[in-house]
Amino acid sequence: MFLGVTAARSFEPNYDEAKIPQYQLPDTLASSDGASITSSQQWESVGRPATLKLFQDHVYGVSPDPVQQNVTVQGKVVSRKDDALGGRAIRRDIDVTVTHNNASLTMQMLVYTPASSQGPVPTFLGLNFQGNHSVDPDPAIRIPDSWMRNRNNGTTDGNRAIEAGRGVAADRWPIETIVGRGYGLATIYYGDIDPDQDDGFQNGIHGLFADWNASADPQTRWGSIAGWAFGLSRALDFLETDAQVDARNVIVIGHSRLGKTALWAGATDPRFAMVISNDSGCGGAALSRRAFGETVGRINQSFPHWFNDRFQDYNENESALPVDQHQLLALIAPRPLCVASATEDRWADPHGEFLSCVHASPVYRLYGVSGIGLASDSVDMPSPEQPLQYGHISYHLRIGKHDLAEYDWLRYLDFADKHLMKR
Ligand code: GTR
Repeated sequence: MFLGVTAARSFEPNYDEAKIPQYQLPDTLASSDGASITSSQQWESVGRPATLKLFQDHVYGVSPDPVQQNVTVQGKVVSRKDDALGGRAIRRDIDVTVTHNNASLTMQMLVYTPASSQGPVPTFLGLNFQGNHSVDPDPAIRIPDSWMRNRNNGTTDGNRAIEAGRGVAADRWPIETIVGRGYGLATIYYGDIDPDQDDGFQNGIHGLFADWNASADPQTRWGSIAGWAFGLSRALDFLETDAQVDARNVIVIGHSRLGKTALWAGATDPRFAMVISNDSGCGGAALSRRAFGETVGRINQSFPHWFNDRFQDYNENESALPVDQHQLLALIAPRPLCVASATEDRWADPHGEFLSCVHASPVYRLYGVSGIGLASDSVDMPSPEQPLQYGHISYHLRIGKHDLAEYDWLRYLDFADKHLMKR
């Protein structure tokens, strides 16, 4: 989805493989002294923390530490319906309140669990773009009152969601299918965590940490993606206390900018048992150095608030980045990871997303599991709708446009069945 941001200067994306610049990816398994990392222990003690720090310092920014900052999280069930979706699900609308220094922020979380479940269930946790009321037309679901980007489809008015948005995103959230397969679904409107605009750290989750922001290095302060990911982790703090959710099996999922967010949440918070990036593209699963479709320069021009300020140093200068996005995927190892692209979504560089999976795979092998391939990591890009689901990294290329479709969900459910339900 392109949400109507007009670039100040013209930009011609490259869609020609032959015109991709020569590039060399940083070696995921090289430690800073040049020695090669050869075990999962070494990766966890040396490689992983160093890689994470590079992403904080050069791409997403440094988020406050919730323990050092005495952050507390509390949930309050505001409404509950035991026969939602024609009796198939229990639906709860929950206020999840994050508090820091007597200031607080409340995210409204909608949670569906299968009506037939006998105990805690593995649960998908994903942010939504248009409000919780957009995922299902039930008039009892609250409409968010936080800031929303205006849309030209009649679902917003004055940067607020309105009634007309009920159910408009239901296609992206096949709740009956999800609960029918034995999983829960928890979702939050992403603007409840942080408004998707360049607001100079005034509002949302950034505004809650004014002192901390003021003392942070302006070059490496957290951007919005880091803010949304922080909110996902706080949502997980609450889910850990919830009897209906199996918090050891929470799957973080996101589409597009929220796919970038799901990856960063999974990279920074190892409690997420599985991670799903749907069409996340530049700043998500796609390799930056390919500069295919959306580039670092272009994304920083359109959405400067998503990343830290230092990321701007790499506009039209991707080869100077000390990391590339395959290393973001590697931070999720050995947990199951799904990366998906769509054939018409060239802006997000499907091939670059696939190659990221290939180059993240050596870190999975350190743990004795395979990544994208089975016997080896040198796998060819699969044909459309021929998913690769052999190892702990799943990749598929859906036929169609930039979207989160039922086809994608079915692949994710299959992969979760394989890796989580059997635990
Ligand atoms: C586009 C942006 C992409 C992607 C998308 C979305 O405008 O260029 O990186 O994040 O928005 O989130 O819908």
